[in-house]
Amino acid sequence: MANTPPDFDAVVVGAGFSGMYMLKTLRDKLGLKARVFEAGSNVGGTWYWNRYPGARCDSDSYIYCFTFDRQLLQEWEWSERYPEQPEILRYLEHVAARHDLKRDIQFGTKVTGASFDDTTQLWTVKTDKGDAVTARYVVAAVGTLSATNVPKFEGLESFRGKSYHTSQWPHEGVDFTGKRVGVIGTGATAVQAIPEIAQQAKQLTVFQRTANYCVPARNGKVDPEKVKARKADYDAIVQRIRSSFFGQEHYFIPKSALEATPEEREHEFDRMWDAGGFAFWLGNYQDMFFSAESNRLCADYIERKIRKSVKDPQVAEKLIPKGYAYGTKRQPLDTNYYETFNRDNVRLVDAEADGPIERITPTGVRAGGTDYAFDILVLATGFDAMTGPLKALNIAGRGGAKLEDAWKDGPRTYLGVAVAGFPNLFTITGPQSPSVLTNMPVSIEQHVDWISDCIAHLEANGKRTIEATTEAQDKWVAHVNEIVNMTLMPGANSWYMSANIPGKPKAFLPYLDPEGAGGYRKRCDEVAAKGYEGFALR
Ligand code: N01
Repeated sequence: MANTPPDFDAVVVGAGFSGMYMLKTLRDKLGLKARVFEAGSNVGGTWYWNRYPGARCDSDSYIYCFTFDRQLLQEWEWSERYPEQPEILRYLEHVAARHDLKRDIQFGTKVTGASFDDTTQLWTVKTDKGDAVTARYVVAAVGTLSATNVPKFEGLESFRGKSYHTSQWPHEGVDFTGKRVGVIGTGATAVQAIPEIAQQAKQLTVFQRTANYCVPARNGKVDPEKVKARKADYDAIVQRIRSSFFGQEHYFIPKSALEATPEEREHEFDRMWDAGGFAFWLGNYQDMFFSAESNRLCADYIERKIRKSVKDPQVAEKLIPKGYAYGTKRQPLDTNYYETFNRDNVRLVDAEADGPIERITPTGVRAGGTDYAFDILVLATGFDAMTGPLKALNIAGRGGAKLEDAWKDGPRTYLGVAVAGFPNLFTITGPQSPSVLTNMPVSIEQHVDWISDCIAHLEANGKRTIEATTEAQDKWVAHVNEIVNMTLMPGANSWYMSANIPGKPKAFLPYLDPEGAGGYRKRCDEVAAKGYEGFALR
């Protein structure tokens, strides 16, 4: 039994950025036999599913791409600073064709279970299409924001109009012309979608539970000279983003906001605001995430901007966040978001000021005792982030232990890439790794490279399994929590803190390395250099 050859060396779950590059390395670098299972009918992952109006990347396009293919970095031309979803999908399809990836991807196939056999030391992966294949390694490339969160609103199924979740958007699009539309949610997705929907709809009502601090995206064409200079500098850019804090070219101002004079501070805030994008969030004063006082100065600046943009002072007041520190929820980037609330056809229903959503009715939404009628309801209500997509795989490790049970009090991983009791299972940008706090392709490539080096090491040394030790994992979990507790992050009801899903155990889901993603990369490399310290290799 122990020598039964597996169907595949590795099974990869998901064909987004991470699954595609994982397949590329396993097959073309290591020469292994790999199979990818993908629920969608094409590559793209998050960019395959999230087709809502206004969907675009919030990281600059010149760094939101693969860097493993240096030639493609030279050849590919992005049309804008932040490309729209269809353009990113085209890019990923191009990569798939260029590297002939599709022949090893089984589309339209959802993984329904993966279990480890202690005797054969193989995984069996089952799918909704009836597959049951064995493999030595399983790599979860399922993404961090792919398990849709549809809140259990009473009466949701009774709604007689059309309703859509932003992450399950119809491929043919939705025509809002002449329609009364309700949008629930004001996260990064809604902030992109609301200005677009408002331009088409007869009337748009936005249901806000928590106001967000939005900063301008400042999208547009990039100066061709700048594009040329970046292409000439790509090797250095790649080095910089890999060693940077957030996988971006943003660097903290190396002092406290409290040390700066009011004039200097205002000048810096203006500079970051004018630069647009994540500059204000990720390139601010270095104590912004630690000092409530410094943070307050940033928040005050944004509040002034909101008051300036929104004509009705009562609406502006509702749009001003309260009760949590700036930047502790994911930064939404806006293009005319605040200005959209100046339109005659747009109204804001705030849970605090106007009353929370009570139920969905056949004709619309009841909130704060008022009935709002809609033809179309858009749920921009986010995801069961990071742990949700992994739990959905029904993973059983050694002795049949379920991942779901191992994580009943929150995720427990080693380095965010492995879990004790689950040998030869790797999680790309998994919980307790920097992942969502960074520019995702940078963290994805880092994990994929680390995992493929690890597998190469096992193969070269005749080892059948690698498994995180409980001791190393316990230390890692404690470290992740210790660091985040030094910051202002735990004070927000964010999805980072698992607070968006009722009943989800409160835990910080990513990992904030004191030296950022670059520091985390060094840690992972050191673990490997020490013969995979904290892992048992057998
Ligand atoms: O989801 P969210 P999202 N009743 O969870 C509200 C990434 N992204 O899809 O804040 C009423 O942030 C909820 O309210 P509250 C990015 O990482 C990337 O917008 O929990 N309201 C919130 O307003 C982002 O962070 C890009 O109080 C309810 C909203 O719904 C992540 O995706 C672009 C509710 C959900 O906001 C998720 O963003 C866009 C309820 N029961 C997004 N439940 C890129 O650039 C939830 N809400 C690549």
